[in-house]
Amino acid sequence: MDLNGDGIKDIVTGSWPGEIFVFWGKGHGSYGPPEKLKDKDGDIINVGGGVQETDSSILITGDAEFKNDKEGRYVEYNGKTYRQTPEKEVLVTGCASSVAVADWNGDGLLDLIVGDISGHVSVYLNEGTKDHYAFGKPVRLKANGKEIAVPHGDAGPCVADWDGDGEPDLIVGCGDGSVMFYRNFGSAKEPKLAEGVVLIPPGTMGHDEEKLPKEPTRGTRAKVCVVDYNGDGLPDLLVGDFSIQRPNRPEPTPEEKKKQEAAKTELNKVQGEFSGLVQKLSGSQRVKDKDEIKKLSEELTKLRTRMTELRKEAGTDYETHGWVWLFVRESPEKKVSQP
Ligand SMILES: [Ca+2]
Ligand SMILES: [Ca+2]
Ligand SMILES: [Ca+2]
Ligand SMILES: [Ca+2]
Repeated sequence: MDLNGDGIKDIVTGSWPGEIFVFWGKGHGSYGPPEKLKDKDGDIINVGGGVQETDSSILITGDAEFKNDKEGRYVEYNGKTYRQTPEKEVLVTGCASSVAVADWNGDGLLDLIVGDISGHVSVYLNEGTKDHYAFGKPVRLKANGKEIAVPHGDAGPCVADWDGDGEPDLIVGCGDGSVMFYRNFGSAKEPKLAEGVVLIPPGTMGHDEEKLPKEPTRGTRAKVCVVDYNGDGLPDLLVGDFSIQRPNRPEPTPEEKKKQEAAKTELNKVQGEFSGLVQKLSGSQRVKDKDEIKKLSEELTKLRTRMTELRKEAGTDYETHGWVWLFVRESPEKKVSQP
C-alpha cells in the first residue's frame, strides 16, 4: 500500500518492541530505513506499550535503550528523557504489535488497524489527506458490543471482504494459533462487527519436550493474510505462526551424549550465576555503586556468551520455526479446509 500518496508502495509493519514501522518505497524495489509512525500530535504509535511511572520506577515498554552521560544512566523515549535516580529505577521492556493498513471507515484514506499483545485490536483513523496522513488517537474495536480480546492475546489483524458482501471484514490471528472472523454487518462508512467466529482452530501449545513432534506442526501466534491464492475467485488464508519441534536428526552416540550431559551440567551452574547477578543489578536492593555496576555488567555479558556456547554443546532439545500455512477456501460459506 502507498501510505504517503507518492505513487510508490510502502511497507508498514508491527514489531517487538511494539512500535509501528514504515519503510518508505523509493521505487525499483528499494526502500528507505525503518521509521516509527507517529500520530497527528507527534507521539510515537505504540498501543500496547508506552511509559508507566510509579513512585519507585519508570517502565518504558517500547524501542528504547539505555545511554550514559556524566549525570548517569538515562533513556530517551518519545522525545522525553527518563533519568535513573537512587529513588527511581528506569526499566525497559517490549511488547508485540501487528498492523493492517486499510480504509476502515470508507473515506478513501488509509487507517491503521493495530493488534496488541493483550489481544485487543485498535483503529487509528486517518484524519489527514491522501498525501499527508494524520492518525488520530486509537479506538478499540468492538464485536457484538464488546471490546475484542482474542484468545491468548497477540492479536494479528487483517482487513478483507471475507463474506463477499462488498464491505471490509476483520480477520484476526490469535496467540493460541487460531484465526477469528468478525463479520462487518454495518457499512463501509460505519463498520459494525458481529461476534467472532473461529475460522481456524488453535495450534499446538505444548512445551513438553518429549511429546514435541519431529515434523512441522501448526503452532501459535498466528498472523494472517487474506488473498486469492489459487485464483478461483474465493479468498484464501495464509497463516504464519511460531512453532516448536524436536530436531529431526539421528540419536547421539554414547560419546556425544556424555559431552552433552557435561555441557548441560555446566549450563545449569552458569545459569544460576547469571540469575544471581541479575538480582544484584535489579530490584530495590540493587547495587548502586557505578564501578561495581560496570564490573557486574561485564561479568553478565561473559556469562551470557558462555551460556550460548553451552546451549550449542548441549545439543538443543527443541528448535523453533515460523511456518506459513495455506488454507484454501472451499465454498462461499465460512468453511475452510487444509490442503
Ligand atoms: Ca509511498
Ligand atoms: Ca479511512
Ligand atoms: Ca464483508
Ligand atoms: Ca481462492
